[in-house]
Amino acid sequence: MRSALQKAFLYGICDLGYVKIGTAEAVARALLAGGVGILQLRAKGHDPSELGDLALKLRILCDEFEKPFVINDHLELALKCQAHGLHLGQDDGSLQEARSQVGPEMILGRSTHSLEQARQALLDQADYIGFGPLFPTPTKKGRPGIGLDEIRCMQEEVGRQIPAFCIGGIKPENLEEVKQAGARRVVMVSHLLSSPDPEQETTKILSQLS
Ligand code: TZP
Ligand code: MG
Repeated sequence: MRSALQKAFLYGICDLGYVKIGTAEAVARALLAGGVGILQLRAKGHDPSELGDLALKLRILCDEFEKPFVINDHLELALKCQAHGLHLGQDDGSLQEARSQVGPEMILGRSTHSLEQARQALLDQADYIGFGPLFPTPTKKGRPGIGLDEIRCMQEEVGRQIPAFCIGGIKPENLEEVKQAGARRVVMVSHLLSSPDPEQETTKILSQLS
């Protein structure tokens, strides 16, 4: 799935803050059918023991679409469902430690909130990074937006070597501005998940990215 990661420009997240467990598989299918290049299961406040069945279903779905499936936060769950990737935040431990537990194949992603953290993630051998939140967003409450100023440098220093996905408050209304600031790859969570037709909306956003 590493080669599929390189081709991913729109990152979809099945976030249980927006989607109920019972509809998550259908929503994930819509995001994949619409063209997301990678899919994450994000389930803040849920115990991993509740997530096993869904995680397995989503991994099988991603296999069908030949797109990487990434688990946010939960290393054991990622191993158990044979996810293609694990996404870790700044407070989720070292990438080196995670690598020693998940083996060489699993994609490891890191959230970064500054140019400095993005540089460090590259040094720590992250396979990709998230960079943001660019704008304040209800999906990640209490975090200030980091703005657009560091995107170009981050893209040139880090984004040339590993995929770098800008994230946080990105919507159709600001996508052009985000691209003009140097972003090449983006994550959209609430916009796609709140859309009445996530598949069609994903396809539309993807066409605006290239
Ligand atoms: N990490 C940084 S911002 C963010 C995460 C998970 C949330 C992005 O969600 P949205 O709804 O696209 O602003
Ligand atoms: Mg985390």
